[in-house]
Amino acid sequence: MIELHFVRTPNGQKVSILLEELELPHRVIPYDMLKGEHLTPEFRRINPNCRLPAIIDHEPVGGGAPLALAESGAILIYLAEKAGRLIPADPQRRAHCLQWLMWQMSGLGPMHGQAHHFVRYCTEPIPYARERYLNEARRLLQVLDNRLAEAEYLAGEYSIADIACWPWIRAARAIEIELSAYPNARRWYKQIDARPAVKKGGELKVSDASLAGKPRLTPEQWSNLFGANMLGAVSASPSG
Ligand SMILES: N[C@@H](CCC(=O)N[C@@H](CS)C(=O)NCC(=O)O)C(=O)O
Repeated sequence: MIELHFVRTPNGQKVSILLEELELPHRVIPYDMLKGEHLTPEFRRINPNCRLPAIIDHEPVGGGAPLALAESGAILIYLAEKAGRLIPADPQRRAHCLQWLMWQMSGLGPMHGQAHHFVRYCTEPIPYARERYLNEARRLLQVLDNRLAEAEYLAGEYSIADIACWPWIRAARAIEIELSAYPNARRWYKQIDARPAVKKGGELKVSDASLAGKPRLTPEQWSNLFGANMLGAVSASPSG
């Protein structure tokens, strides 16, 4: 049994989708980040970085005590290797799968994340930051589109690299980026969207409904959501 410590964001959905794809028995433990449920000492023991998602595998690969694991990219690799699926066996395809997974973890996710921050959460307009991250978000989507013009899936075959990117592309609408400008990414998006496991894992509605749209957060919610409360430090809210 795998416990999934979950929040309904692209990073959380990568893991809920993969668990459904792999048909691994799991239990979802939802967190409300607005209430700071991820900032407790109990959760810090699971993930010292106090961020979601995380898993605990009660029957870990190699045996022994339950394994706690954080960082969505590391979780995807661990689960795919455990099941022996959705990570290519061929060494060159595997290398490309990891390349695109790292691209998501270091580029697409963080840059789209910052674009979401400055478009949707920032309480005072900062045009420079908004444009800088929206430009980068669009540029990365173009990179994805170019790759998908030459290959059906990022690593040639459907893999954890696609699963890592897909929820971020779904979320792009919220930062006013339309997929119609990226026909290859759109074709790929729809193909993955039609998969039953993606529907099930990607539509899990268990937490943080209030993160949709352009949320208006109280100073305490803001502090909980953006990590400033971590380690109990009281910190500045957007209004100071
Ligand atoms: N690199 C991490 C990022 C995790 C992350 O930033 N998670 C967000 C939710 S998607 C979070 O926990 N935010 C709460 C906070 O910053 O305090 C991963 O891929 O797992």
